[in-house]
Amino acid sequence: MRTMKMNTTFSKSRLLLVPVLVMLFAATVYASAPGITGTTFNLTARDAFISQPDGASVYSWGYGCSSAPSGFNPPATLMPGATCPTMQVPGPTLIVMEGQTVTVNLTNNLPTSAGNTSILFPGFNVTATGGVVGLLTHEALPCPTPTACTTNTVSYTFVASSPGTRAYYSGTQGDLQVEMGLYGAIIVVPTAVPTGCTAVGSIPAHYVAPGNSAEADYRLAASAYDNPRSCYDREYLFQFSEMDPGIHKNALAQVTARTGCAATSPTCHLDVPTEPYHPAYFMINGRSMPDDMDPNYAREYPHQPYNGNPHMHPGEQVLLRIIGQGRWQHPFHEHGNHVRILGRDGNLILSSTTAGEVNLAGPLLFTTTTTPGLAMDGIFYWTGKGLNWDPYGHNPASSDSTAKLPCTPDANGYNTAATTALNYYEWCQDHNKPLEAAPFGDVAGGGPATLPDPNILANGAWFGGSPYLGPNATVRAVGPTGTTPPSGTIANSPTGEAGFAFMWHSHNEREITTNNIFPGGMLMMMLVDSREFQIDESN
Ligand SMILES: [Cu+2]
Repeated sequence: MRTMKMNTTFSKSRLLLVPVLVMLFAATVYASAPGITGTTFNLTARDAFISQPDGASVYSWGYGCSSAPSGFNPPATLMPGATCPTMQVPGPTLIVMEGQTVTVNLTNNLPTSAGNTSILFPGFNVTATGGVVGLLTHEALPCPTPTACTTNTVSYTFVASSPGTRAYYSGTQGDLQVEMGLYGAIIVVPTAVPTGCTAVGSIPAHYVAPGNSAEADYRLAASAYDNPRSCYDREYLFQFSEMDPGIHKNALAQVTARTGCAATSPTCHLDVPTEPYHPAYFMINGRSMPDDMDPNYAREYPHQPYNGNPHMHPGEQVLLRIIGQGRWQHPFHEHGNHVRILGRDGNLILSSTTAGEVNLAGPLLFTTTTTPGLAMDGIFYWTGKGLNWDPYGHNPASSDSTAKLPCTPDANGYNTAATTALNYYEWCQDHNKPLEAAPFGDVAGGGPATLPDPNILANGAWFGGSPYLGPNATVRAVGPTGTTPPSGTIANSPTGEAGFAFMWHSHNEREITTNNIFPGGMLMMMLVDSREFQIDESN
């Protein structure tokens, strides 16, 4: 694991919280959208305990693999430790190809007293066989007794008719079973590579920058939809849910009291009220902050394999796959930019054709407010446009050639001609625009801000010591260090990561707590890494 260092920029809403948060995680791990692949998925529903950062071990139900999946994507060669346990929250992310016929065999291994269970695949035309007919779909019976388990499987078959991200979840007693953790995601990837998108495995040219070897490709597909305007460079899946631990405690007490009961016994069932509802845990991919920033498949979370820890380079098109699970809405805010929604529930949102061209028509969202059961695909990117200073700390008077990189605006105003340039996608209008009035190091002066001398002020161990992006600018900005390193670079070398950190979190403030303690809950840190830094989405 690498250590990392973060510069802070002057976004006012971040200044409040970032200094607290960056202390909490010193190692860098990444994300992507990991899941299992195949045409037939053998899933099971089971109980287990999931962990929360306050030390709680919460009795939960979840889907998992009853046999090894055909494969993982990203493959285990790219993401070592990839696994599909017999119970996980959220359930395994099912990654399938557009047009493929998908079969999901669900075996009910919940406690007998929990009764039937099932899976809904909203948006698909599902044929269900086996089990018994329930209110919404066929349901798998529980084991008649703990030792006689032969009739507890149901099968769902459907064609993955169109690309996109969708939710799946229990269609049986949803108020209790979804609360307990029976939900997951299905990602349908396009079969064809739209014109202009880069096929998976063919590294986009801008993955390579000076001092940075080519990055591995962790994308599931070249595009989110069958449309060249949905190409992307990187992707993350975030599932939002909440838990009321009182419900889980009650379920555990009743399950325990009925241990070994026979399904035919009139007392072998649960009666767990799900109202009033007082959730205390607010989770992204089944984990609360800071656990969501630990690696995918981390051993300390055997039933919560997926993390939430986005990284990106300036200008990269980052696909966010966002699903509301649970029962509450969560106003998730991606600091740093808005999110352009491509589609919802696998439906690409297009305007009518104009002169033969089909235009994206999804909204530009400040908060991607999740709605239970709803999935959104959207594009996020960050370039530094609007900062009104040169985040690369360019200095035309410097003797360092890296401080004098050119910025040639394309039609949109960005420096995109040289894909391997360190300042690829710089917003040229701010090029050479100084930030500091009288800087201490080798960055341009004459700007509006007077910052403390990074060699004197104690900024905190994880502060990079400069407001500039990347090691080159940071080293230049902190000036000569002699034998005493600038404060803030004591724990981390100024030649390290030096990214910009943006908090991504629920804008319902109670939801960024864990059991009412801040910080926690639905919160993660998105890092914009300089292109000098190689992003490795493996653990
Ligand atoms: Cu915010």
